[in-house]
Amino acid sequence: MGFSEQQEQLVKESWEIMKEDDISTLSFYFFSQVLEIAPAAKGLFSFLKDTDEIPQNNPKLKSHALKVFKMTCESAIQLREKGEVVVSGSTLKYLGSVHLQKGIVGPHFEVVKEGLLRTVEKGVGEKWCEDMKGAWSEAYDQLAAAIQAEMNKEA
Ligand code: HEM
Ligand code: ISQ
Repeated sequence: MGFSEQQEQLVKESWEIMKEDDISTLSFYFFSQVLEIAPAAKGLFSFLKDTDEIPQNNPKLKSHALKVFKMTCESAIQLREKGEVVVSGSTLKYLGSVHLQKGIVGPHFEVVKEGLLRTVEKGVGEKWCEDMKGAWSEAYDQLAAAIQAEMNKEA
């Protein structure tokens, strides 16, 4: 099934709402959800592995969380426009090799997906609905599949 214009709008609209919130708080929440589901993931991130607690206002943590959100939004737009996720070749290659090097495997992608969805839910508040969840899920899944395909190519 294709990605509809309404789905693209839902992703864009929720990101607009979230951007108005405090990005530090959302980023912190994103990481806390991921680590709540998979505590061992803490050791994977350079800016977390030597800390006892997740830092509340760490620029690296913030920029990493932002990248995942922005790339998922971008993925939604492309799904709508082109029917597939197109990340520039070099970017995708780079993302593939970063994640391969860190030892990321399939189940990790499910954990991050759950963390992402919980964060959007918290970020948009009462606007949250099943269709919004479906749109973010689809956009993320396609992006994650593109990264994993690149990882498999390289492995
Ligand atoms: C790094 C995006 C999934 C763990 C990165 C970077 C980006 C990114 C943009 C930064 C690369 C750089 O600038 O050096 C994404 C996207 C994902 C995804 C878009 C899914 C669609 C995952 C998953 C995990 C993961 C499932 C597993 C928990 C990491 C780690 C790093 C990283 C450990 C390196 C962080 C560091 O600097 O220490 N990812 N990622 N990523 N990602 Fe992901
Ligand atoms: C995966 N890759 C990069 C950044 C991230 C931020 C939060 C959760 C997972 C991530």
